[in-house]
Amino acid sequence: MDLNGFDHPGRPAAGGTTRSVKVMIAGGFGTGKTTMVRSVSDIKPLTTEETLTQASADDDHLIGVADKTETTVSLDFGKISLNDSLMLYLFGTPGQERFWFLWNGLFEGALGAVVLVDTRRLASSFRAIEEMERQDVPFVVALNVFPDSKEYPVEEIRDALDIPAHIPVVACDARDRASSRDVLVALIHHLKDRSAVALESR
Ligand SMILES: Nc1nc2c(ncn2[C@@H]2O[C@H](COP(=O)(O)OP(=O)(O)OP(=O)(O)O)[C@@H](O)[C@H]2O)c(=O)[nH]1
Ligand SMILES: [Mg+2]
Repeated sequence: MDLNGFDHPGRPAAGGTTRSVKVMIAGGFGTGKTTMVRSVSDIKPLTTEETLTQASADDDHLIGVADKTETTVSLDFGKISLNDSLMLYLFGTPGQERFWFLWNGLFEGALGAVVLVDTRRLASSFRAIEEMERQDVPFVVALNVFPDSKEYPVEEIRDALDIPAHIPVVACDARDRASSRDVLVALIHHLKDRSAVALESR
C-alpha cells in the first residue's frame, strides 16, 4: 500500500526523509487502548498503568470489563514505522472520566486519532468521539471485538454512534499486531483522502 505520498506537517528525521506523525489512540474506559499501543509498537511502550482497587469501583464502572485489573492514569506511548518514510508516534489516552482533563494538552500536534469502541459498551466511547469533533481531530473508529461481543453489521454501529459516512469504521482485535496495524493504515488513508479533498476545494 502506498503511504508515501501522504502530505502532512511531520518532521523529517535527521539525514533521511522519514516523516513523524503524532497519532492518538483514544476511546472510552477499558476499550483496549493500552492493549493496542502494546501490540503494535516497535519499541517497548511506555505505559502508566495503576491497579484498579475496590476503593475506585464506584468510579470505574467495571460492567463488561470485570477481568480488568489495571487502568491508564496518564498516557501510553509507543511508536511504529509503517514504512521507510513514515513513523507514527502513538499516544494512548486515559479512559476514565476522572483523567479526561489530561486530554487537551495530550492532543496538541496530533494529526489524527483512532477511537476504540467496545460494542458491548458503546456509550463508553461517546465522549471520545465528541472530543475528536470538538478538537477537530480527524479520526477513524475501530470496533475492538471481544470474545463475547455480538456481531453487528458495521453500518448498525455507525448509525448507533452517529458516525458520518466519510469516517471509516473498521473492526479489529487490539491484541493482534497485524490487526492494529491495519487500523493505523486505515487512519493514514483517511488522512490522505481528507488532504486530497482539501486540496481539491482550494
Ligand atoms: N478479548 C479481548 N480482550 C481485550 C482486547 N483488547 C483488550 N482486551 C482486554 O481488555 C482489558 C482492557 O484493556 P486495556 O488495554 O487496559 O484498555 P484501556 O482502554 O487501555 O483501558 P483504560 O486505560 O483503563 O481506559 C484488558 O484486560 C485486555 O487484556 C481484545 O481485543 N480482545
Ligand atoms: Mg489504558
